[in-house]
Formats: sequence, structure tokens, C-alpha cells
Amino acid sequence: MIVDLRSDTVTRPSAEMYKAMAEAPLGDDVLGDEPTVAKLEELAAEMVGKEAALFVPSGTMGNQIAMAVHCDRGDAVLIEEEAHMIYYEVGGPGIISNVVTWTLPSDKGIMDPAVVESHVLKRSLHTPGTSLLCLENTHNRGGGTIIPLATMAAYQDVAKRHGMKIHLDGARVFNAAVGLGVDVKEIASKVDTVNFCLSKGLRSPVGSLLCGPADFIEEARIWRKRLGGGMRQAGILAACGIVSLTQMVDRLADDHRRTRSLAQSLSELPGLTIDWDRVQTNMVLVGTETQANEWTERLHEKGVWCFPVAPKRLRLVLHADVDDHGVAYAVETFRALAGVAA
Ligand code: TLP
Repeated sequence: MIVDLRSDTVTRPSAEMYKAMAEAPLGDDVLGDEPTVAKLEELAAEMVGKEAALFVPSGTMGNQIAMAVHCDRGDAVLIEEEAHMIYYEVGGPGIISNVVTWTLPSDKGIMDPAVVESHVLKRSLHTPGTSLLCLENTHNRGGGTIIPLATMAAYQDVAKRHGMKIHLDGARVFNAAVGLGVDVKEIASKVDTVNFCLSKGLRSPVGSLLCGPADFIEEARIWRKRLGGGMRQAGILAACGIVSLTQMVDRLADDHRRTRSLAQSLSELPGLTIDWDRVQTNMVLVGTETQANEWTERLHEKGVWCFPVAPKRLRLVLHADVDDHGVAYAVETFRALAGVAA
């Protein structure tokens, strides 16, 4: 048995997705006549409460395009110091947007709005102007943590006071919405633009949606083409995205339930610790007394796959392809490796 807890990106398409792919009407999206992509973009914009949306190949591309459209060369961008856009997007902000990133500390991925405000710079002969605040909700390296709505509202106030825009890396914003028990629109209403991924908990094989005002999306479409992200019969992929948005959102609650159950079982084992404040959605960060990569190697041999995210920390991610049996097998495997009899 293999229980793949490396990421929620590993999910395979559902049977409904294969059917939707086979039946999707297709066109050429770069020529502007792809009906299934157009349908997905409309649905996405409507769901998050924005004017328009753009289907992009990846979360990384959506985030980097957003920055490029929001910022002028040399602008300053405020962003949490372990945000995906900083940590895992290979220097995109410097290379693509030529911006100065001002990285701020946080509590589990959540920056203090007062600290954000204290770092806003006004453009002058000497200083760059801060034109963008980037947020991440849920926060990946924070452990799938949710930004409270009140904090989102406080960021929005700061941004308004200083004429700054807000982009949300909402790769897992539907996990945040399900975790908070609110409509995703409530979260998205606090930001100017949001990028969310279909290819994580929502189970599509490929794709993200960048959502925002119509004129922003028009400019984003040009950037997508410039970066080589124009896709032709992309309705094949968009068809899966429509299934994601219509059938896969509510089931994220199952991943969250299994995450808590896994965290509970692991917290009872010697040599492992769980920081419960971080167990909020579909991830568990597990502190290990010994080196985390020794754990991952031994777990891998038994068919339980996960990544170390720090020398003594593992990340386990729940998703549609891990059911209750998978969780039970993972727990049993951890228990055996921790030297606890079944
Ligand atoms: N996250 C991946 C890895 O890149 C780390 C994962 O396994 O969690 N924003 C956030 C918050 C993300 O977690 C990710 C992917 C992205 C953006 C990028 O999405 P893709 O992989 O589609 O470019």
C-alpha cells in the first residue's frame, strides 16, 4: 500500500473528470474561442466575487503574473518571509517584476497588520514606493494556517490608507473558506486579486485561476502569453476545473477531519510532537526528535510518503486520494517506526 502524503498536488482526476475531459467542447484559447475555458473562468470569477478570471497553468504563474500587473519596476512589495512566492517561486519577483521584496516576520504565516503598516514606503527620490501587499491563505509553510477574517479586514484598511493593492496567493483558499465555514467570497472581498489552484485539494490535474477586476485580467492575459502560458485546446483541462469547482469544494471538510485524526494519533507517539495551533486545515507539521529525513526514508520504505520541511519537521498533507484506511495505515507505520507495539 502507498499512502502519498507529500502534497495535495498528487491527487489523480476523478471518474467525473475523465468523463468531462472526453466530452468537453473545445476551441483555441489563444485565439479566444475556447468555450470550456470561458465557462470555467466565468464560474471562477462568480464564485470568488470578482469581475473576471484567467485560467493559468500553475499557481506559480498566476502569482507571478499578478505581481507583474500590480507593480512597476523598482516598486516595493510587502510579503511574509516564508510565503510560497518568496520561498518556492525561484526568485520570480526579482526576475519577472523587478521589484524589491520586503519580507516580514509572522506568527504561523500571519503577519501583524501593524507591522505591515510600519513597513509601507512612500515613493521618493530615495525610497521605492510600496505598491503591493501579498498574502497567503491558507499558509503553506505555516502548516495550512488560516488568516482570520478580522486580520484580512485589517490588512485591507492598511492597504486603503496607503493606496496599496493586495494580492492573495489563495492556492488553498477553499480550504480556508471550508475551515472558517464561510463563503470564499468573504475572504476574496478583502483583496484586489486572488489566485487559487485547482490542482491541489480540488483534485484537477493542472491549473489555477487568477481572479480580479476586468482591466487587471486583460493585462494579465498579455502577461500569460508573454510567459508562454497561452494554451490552445485547454478546455480539456478546464473541464476538470469545472468538476473541481462544482463537486470538490465541500469534500475538503473530509480532508480536514482526517488531518485532525492523524495529528491526534501521531501526538500520542514518543519522539513526535504536534503544534496544535497549526492544525487547521489539511496539513500536519510533525516535529521529530531525530532527523526528519531519517523518518522520511524509513517511512518511504513502508509506503508512507512525505517530505521534511525543516531538519526536524515533517509535512503530511491530506487529500482526496487518502481515505480513512490510508490514515490508519500511516498511523500504524509511524507507530511501528516509533517502536510502539500495535
Ligand atoms: N505548493 C507545493 C510546493 O510548491 C511546495 C506544495 O506541495 O505545497 N502557492 C502555494 C501556497 C502553494 O502551496 C503552491 C504549491 C503554489 C502557490 C504553487 O502552485 P503550483 O505548484 O501550481 O505552481
